[in-house]
Amino acid sequence: MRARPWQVAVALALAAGGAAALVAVWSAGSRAGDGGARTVVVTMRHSRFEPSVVRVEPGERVRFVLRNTDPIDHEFILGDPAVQRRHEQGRERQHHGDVPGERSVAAGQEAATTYAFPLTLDGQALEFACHLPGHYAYGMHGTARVG
Ligand SMILES: [Cu+2]
Repeated sequence: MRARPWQVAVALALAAGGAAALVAVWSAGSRAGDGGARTVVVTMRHSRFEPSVVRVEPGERVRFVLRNTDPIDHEFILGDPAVQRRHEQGRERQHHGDVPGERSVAAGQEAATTYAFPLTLDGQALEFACHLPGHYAYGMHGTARVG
């Protein structure tokens, strides 16, 4: 059966509303500790990030709490395409922990990193990804939308 145009419109509106509600929940993190940074929990499960889309404000400091529920190691690398390329090509394959927005998370462990999103990123997006071999290609990446 072919959907009539109004049925398609209703379905799209429902889908958009649902997505907006989810994003709203994700961005409603708590503000405690770490100099007022907002906490956003990102779970690493089955070699995927949950949520895969995070909304942040320009100029906002976000403390990413990274929960790895998998029996294998992962990493969280937040940055622009040049940063992602560098890590994917293996030139920075090491333990991450010192650079803001970059963190290795061992199997079954939790870690955190705080990142300040520059005002200049308003209206843009940064990617976060895991570059352990094969993980990015499998789909282990997400987006931080700024603004
Ligand atoms: Cu991974």
